[in-house]
Amino acid sequence: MFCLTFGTLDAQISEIHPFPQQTRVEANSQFKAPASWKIVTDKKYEGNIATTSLETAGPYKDGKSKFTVYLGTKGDKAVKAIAKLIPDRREGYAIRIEKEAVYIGGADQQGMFYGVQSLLDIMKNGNLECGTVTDWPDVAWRGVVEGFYGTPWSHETRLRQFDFYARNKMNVYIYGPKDDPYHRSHWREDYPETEAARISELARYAAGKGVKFYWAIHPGLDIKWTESDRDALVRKLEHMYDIGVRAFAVFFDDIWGEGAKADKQAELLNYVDDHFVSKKPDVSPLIMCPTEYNRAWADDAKGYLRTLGKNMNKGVEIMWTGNSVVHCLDKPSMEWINDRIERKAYIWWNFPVSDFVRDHILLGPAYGNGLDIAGDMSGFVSNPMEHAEASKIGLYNIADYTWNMKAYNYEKSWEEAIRSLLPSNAAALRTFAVYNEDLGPNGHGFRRDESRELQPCAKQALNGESQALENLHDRCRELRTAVNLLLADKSNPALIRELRPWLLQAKLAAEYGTAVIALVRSEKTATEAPLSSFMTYYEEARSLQAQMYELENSDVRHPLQPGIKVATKILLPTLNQLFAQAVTSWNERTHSHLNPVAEYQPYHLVSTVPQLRQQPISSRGNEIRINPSNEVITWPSGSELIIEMEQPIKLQGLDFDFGAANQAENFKLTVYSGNEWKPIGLLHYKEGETTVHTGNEIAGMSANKIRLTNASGKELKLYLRSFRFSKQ
Ligand code: 14T
Repeated sequence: MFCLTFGTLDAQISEIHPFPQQTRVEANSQFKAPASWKIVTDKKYEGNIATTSLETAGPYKDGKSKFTVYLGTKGDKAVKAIAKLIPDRREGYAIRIEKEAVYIGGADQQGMFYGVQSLLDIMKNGNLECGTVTDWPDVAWRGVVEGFYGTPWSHETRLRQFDFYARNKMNVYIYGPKDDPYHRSHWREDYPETEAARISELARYAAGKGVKFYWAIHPGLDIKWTESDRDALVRKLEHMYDIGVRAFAVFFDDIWGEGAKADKQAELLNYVDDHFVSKKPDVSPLIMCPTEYNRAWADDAKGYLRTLGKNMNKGVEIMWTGNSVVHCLDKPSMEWINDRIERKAYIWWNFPVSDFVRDHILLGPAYGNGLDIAGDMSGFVSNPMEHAEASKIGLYNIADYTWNMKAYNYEKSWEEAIRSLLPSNAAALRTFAVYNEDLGPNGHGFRRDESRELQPCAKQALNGESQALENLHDRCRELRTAVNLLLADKSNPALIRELRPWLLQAKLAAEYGTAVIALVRSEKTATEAPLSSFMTYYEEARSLQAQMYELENSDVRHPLQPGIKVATKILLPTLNQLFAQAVTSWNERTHSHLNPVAEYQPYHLVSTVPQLRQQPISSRGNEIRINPSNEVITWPSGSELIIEMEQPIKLQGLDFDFGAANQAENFKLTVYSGNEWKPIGLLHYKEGETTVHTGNEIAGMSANKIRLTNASGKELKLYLRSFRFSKQ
């Protein structure tokens, strides 16, 4: 290879994403990418995804230019020169860059497409360099399952996601939003025309981006193991096939009872596999999500998983979330499941999904999965947040992880993810993201590190070290600046729209930090100057605490969201402790009685039902509600739920919906009023209704506790669709 040296330009081959398997760079060989080029390829690739991508994104294509791009798959004349470089691996490719030519050879057409994506990465800054790349994915299926509860992604959002998957070499998207009625509650019914047209477009668009569009059906809530329901299911899949879907999944997650039987599920999947999938030449392997989709729910004695493993056609993929619903994967856990299902598990990773902690937005890195398990899985898909743009940080990481697992470095990948998501304001996004990593306490016990860099300084500040206090002050100022830059960013409006509630909250947190640090300082060096005295900072900090609380309970947040939480792991707790320290010592010194408790939380939930203990309470206007849960809640006989108020409130009304009819008779409601528990009648407005109300007697009662007891004399398994009460 002959390359001239033009001095050092920006890094090139190292720009390839996901991190490639093998590269060889010729030192000092950078040169300016040509303005136009000639493409040499076989006629059979006309209009295929690789050529289209090259023609629409690369330099201008003409017939005259000396600079040539040779494009093909192994065995083609065009790429004969690099035949030996092309790996014998599905979706693999090789690139050789010379001064006046680029060769891109795929192991298959998908590989050819990925070769083009890598070339686009290399030319990102308008330059090229001589060298070679030999690359392939470690995991066969890499991508996303839209499987969360909550508002499904919009059509445009999905299209935009597919562009992103293509650029990051992800090849699968599984459509399964819990709240699409034609996926789950009304699975037997065909999509109306408009929705059907959208699904068609999604499937077609995804195919054009090298992304396999899987459509999932979720029949388990009410399926009967009859011929008629079996036919209804196949008929629905035929309908989906007719509108252009070529890959299918059947989900049995989050159900119980009749639908949850392994032998019946396997029988159904085999039927679909034998009479539908195998009969069509162009349909991808079936995927199923089992009912026992994680180890914590797997009852080995009953043998649900072994039955699936034994009975179900080996070509059907089985999904798995790990040792619990939200969990990282490692070698022993992969071996445990693969042994039972007699095939390699198809991983459904519940990160960065936030449907169980909607008050948080998860912008931290994807870490914790073993780097030695690529060979133990058939696929790895991430369940993301309903915030699609913001999810791209985690997804970028997962693209890296699944492509080249051994080389995965989550810190490096995370930095890159942020740069690629918001190049115009990457530093600001990074600063903000550092405070949005942990999930807070949650029913799944899944926690993340947050603001690790801040931990030593937080400790020192609490020990009264002034340098650390200074440092903390800088961090708060930085955070405020970052938020202001992001709020004004116009380069990715979809992202900023999603982040907005958390941006506003972060800004208050940053201002609160500044006020608290001023408070700490003025406690040490008393000044009587107006607006810089201890009392002024105390009032300011108090005001900001109240503003944060008000914002959490304002219309800025989604109705399903229990609040808006940022910086909950390190920064806010540190600031609250500093506040408490300063106020306490002020009180001692000046014999005052200022309130040192920083957190403003007027309602507390206490319960003997373990699953309810972590459930957040929020209020908006006059209404106070417990955050609904996706889980089935087990109420032991006699168990209770109590809500304690900081101050007595005058009640207006109360109702709850546990997703099942006739619950009024199972529960007893009592209200603590005037130092005694008073019973309140519960009723249904209509026969068969799931909502339980109180009568008028409750209106005007003053209460500082409300208690709901399972008085049925037996254990109850119910949803928590809603529980709310209002004050006058
Ligand atoms: F199918 C699964 F693999 C799965 O994870 N299902 C759901 C999923 O849709 C949801 O987004 C995710 C995170 O909340 O967890 C599963 O949902 C649950 C989890 C529970 F523990 C639903 C009910 C539960 F009790």
